[in-house]
Amino acid sequence: MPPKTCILIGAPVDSGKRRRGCLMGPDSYRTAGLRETLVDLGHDVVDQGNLAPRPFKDDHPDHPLFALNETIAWTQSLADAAETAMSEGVPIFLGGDHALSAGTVSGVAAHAAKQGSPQFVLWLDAHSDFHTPLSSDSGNLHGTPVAYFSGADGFDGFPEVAHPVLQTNICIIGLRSVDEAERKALEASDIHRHDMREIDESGIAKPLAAFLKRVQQANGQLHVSLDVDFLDPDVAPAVGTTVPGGATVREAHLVMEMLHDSGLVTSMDLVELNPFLDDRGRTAKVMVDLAASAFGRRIFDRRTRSY
Ligand code: 4U7
Ligand code: MN
Ligand code: MN
Ligand code: MN
Repeated sequence: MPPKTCILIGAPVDSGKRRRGCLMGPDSYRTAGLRETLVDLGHDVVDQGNLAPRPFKDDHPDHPLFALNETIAWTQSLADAAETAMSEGVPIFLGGDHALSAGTVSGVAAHAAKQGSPQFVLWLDAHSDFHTPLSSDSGNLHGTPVAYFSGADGFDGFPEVAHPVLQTNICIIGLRSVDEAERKALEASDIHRHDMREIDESGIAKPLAAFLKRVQQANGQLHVSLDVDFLDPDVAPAVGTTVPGGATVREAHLVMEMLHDSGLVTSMDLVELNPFLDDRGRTAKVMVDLAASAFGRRIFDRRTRSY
């Protein structure tokens, strides 16, 4: 597969929940050697440094949503940066909490729409992040990006989503913590969703291969959003929302290797890493290794899979 131009964009978003620390994520990935790893795999790498949110005002003191204005301001700057970066290479967004994907996915989807190709999203997460600001009990906006970029109502004050991602073009793998309101909304939706039970019963390759086949047949752009809590907390402790029973390192690498072999990935988020909670950089290193697999690290060559 030809080398790519990887564009690293630091997104130190920490406004999507109350527990602080994700703002240190981008530098933790840099310290763990993400750039050097991608260069060693033969890619051109441009590190654009860290982005900042648009200027924003203080929130109303008794607003139920945490740091609403700051998250809106991040969504605006990230959507612009994402759309621009798509014409320069493969953007890799270094989070930052998952609220950042409201901006990154809406931005890459705007690019896809202008190219006339459909946008697909692979969401690797213990959670579905399908709350709206109206259904969220926690008031934490990192639990809402999937609803936002798929065009749900209730996001007053956020930029309008001009090119929502079709529900049927979204696939969530890794689910094991879904709130009641999200479950109902998911069941009424066309989002493809695969919980840990299904992965235990039939393996992780099966739903992923089916999804990649659809992306390829539609000639789509594919955005991958990798939440640290997709992984089991035993191997990836540096995340505020640990849920036991997550993906193993082996399952996660298989996903990344299949993504690489597909040749379909056009953008990626690495999110929710909280270096304040890490154990000697262990989680940052696992995430860098996973990115390496997604960008071509392998043990033996396989013939590129065609679906
Ligand atoms: B993450 C939660 F209540 N659903 O809404 C919520 F369980 O980006 C968690 O996937 C959201 O880590 C987790 O606060 C957001 C909770
Ligand atoms: Mn998430
Ligand atoms: Mn999560
Ligand atoms: Mn499916």
